[in-house]
Amino acid sequence: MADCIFCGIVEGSVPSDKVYEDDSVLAFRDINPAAPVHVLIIPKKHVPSLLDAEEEPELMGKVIAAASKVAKELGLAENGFRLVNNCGKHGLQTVYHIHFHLIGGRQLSWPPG
Ligand code: D5M
Repeated sequence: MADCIFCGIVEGSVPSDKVYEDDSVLAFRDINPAAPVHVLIIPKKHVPSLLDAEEEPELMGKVIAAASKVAKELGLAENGFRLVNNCGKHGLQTVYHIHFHLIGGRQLSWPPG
């Protein structure tokens, strides 16, 4: 099994509730949902955090494009949603395989804590 839990999901050794997949990107439901829709969108390639995204502009474009597609497919286009990346200690990143939280299906508040 991979050291990285999200690499394990990509490989299939860790179960997940997938909502979207293509050659480069995977999206699956967060195990601890913060809203009626809470999906994590990741590149299949192990990129640790947003600090490493500068090296992967094409791949990151595919991740954001997938987020747009999944948001529409899951019915979030009409009322809106949030796409969040937590980076590093102050950002409360817990899994060091870059991921974007697609959160919606209820009224969200701002600012975050
Ligand atoms: O958020 C990491 C997120 O990853 C957090 O919301 C829980 C989620 N998570 C962790 N393990 C799993 C599995 N196995 N399936 C689905 N979701 C998972 P962060 O932005 O790093 O704080």
